[in-house]
Amino acid sequence: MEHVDLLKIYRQMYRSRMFEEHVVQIWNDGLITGEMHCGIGEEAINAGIVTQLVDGDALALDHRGTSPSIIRGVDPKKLLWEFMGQQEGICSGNGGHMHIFSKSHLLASSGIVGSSGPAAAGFALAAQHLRPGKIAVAFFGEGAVNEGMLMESFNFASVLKLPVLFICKDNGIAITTFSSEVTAGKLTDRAKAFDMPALELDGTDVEIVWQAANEAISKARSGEGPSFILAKCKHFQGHFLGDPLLRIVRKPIKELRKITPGLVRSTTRFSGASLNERIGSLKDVLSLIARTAKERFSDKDDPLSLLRKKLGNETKEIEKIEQDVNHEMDNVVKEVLKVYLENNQE
Ligand SMILES: Cc1ncc(C[n+]2csc(CCOP(=O)(O)OP(=O)(O)O)c2C)c(N)n1
Repeated sequence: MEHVDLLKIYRQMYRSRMFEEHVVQIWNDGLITGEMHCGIGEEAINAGIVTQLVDGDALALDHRGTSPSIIRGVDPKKLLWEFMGQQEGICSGNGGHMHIFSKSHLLASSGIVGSSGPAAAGFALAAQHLRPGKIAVAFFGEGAVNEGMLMESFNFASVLKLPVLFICKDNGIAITTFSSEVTAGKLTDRAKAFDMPALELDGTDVEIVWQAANEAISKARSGEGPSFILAKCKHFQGHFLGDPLLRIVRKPIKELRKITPGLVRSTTRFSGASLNERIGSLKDVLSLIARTAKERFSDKDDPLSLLRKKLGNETKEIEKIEQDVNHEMDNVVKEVLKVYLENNQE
């Protein structure tokens, strides 16, 4: 059995976290326009898997592709320029954070929910023919597993014994829809129905993720076909930056004051849906807020805190890693903003 190097993994998780925290700041400053989906909270899943990839392996990512891209070694400056719509970006500023492509890393992402499945199956088919021993990984959320194309990918990968890992990052909610309310059966059973090994695990514990992925990766590399991993996690920044549910939970008085008149008006006005339906909708909104409040994330859900605790006796090494990474990311942001200001001066 291979040995897991937790310090090496901690460095990658911390790089991902620091980069995305800078992204949050820059988005708050208005320099990134539109939606921004962060992977803060998913780092153990991303690092536990991506740190085991080698040259020639491929990654198919969803709308939360920043963290795996950083861990895979994509230049953080090129990512940030991309998010800011600058020509220096990895896709010349045309793709934004949901459409990151890097030929040299065999990495492709898409905002079309579920599409990482067919993309990974395609990568894996190519690997089977052209790069034996190499694999592909698909990352997606649990909401994506209700997309037909993902089921087609499971079938295709299984029947052709393609070297793929299907990784489902399960945070229990797709934007504002509880997955338990729209998903029949267990997701691991769906994968098993396609004759794939399927495992459910704690996606906040990188050691657990690493071990499961290590086994699945060696199976895939040796021609034994695809595997499915369902990894539970939390999204500390909500669905996207500025998520109204999180805003309400963080500043209830200010935010509720803004939305209450609209809620009251839509529930009490004469025209529109029946009173029962409107009361039902109001209940749905309130239960979403209540669930978000109940789930206020604590340190114990944080994959980085958990790993820091495990590494308890390696404080000096952790401090050194954090210093290096802070320095790296500060320089990234400095350089990116310098070019941004040059590009955008009047
Ligand atoms: C095919 C498709 N349908 C709907 C959307 C709109 N959409 C964007 S993200 C999202 C939720 C996805 O949930 P999940 O797959 O669980 O991922 P999460 O955002 O929770 O990481 C939806 C429905 C989309 N981008 N693509």
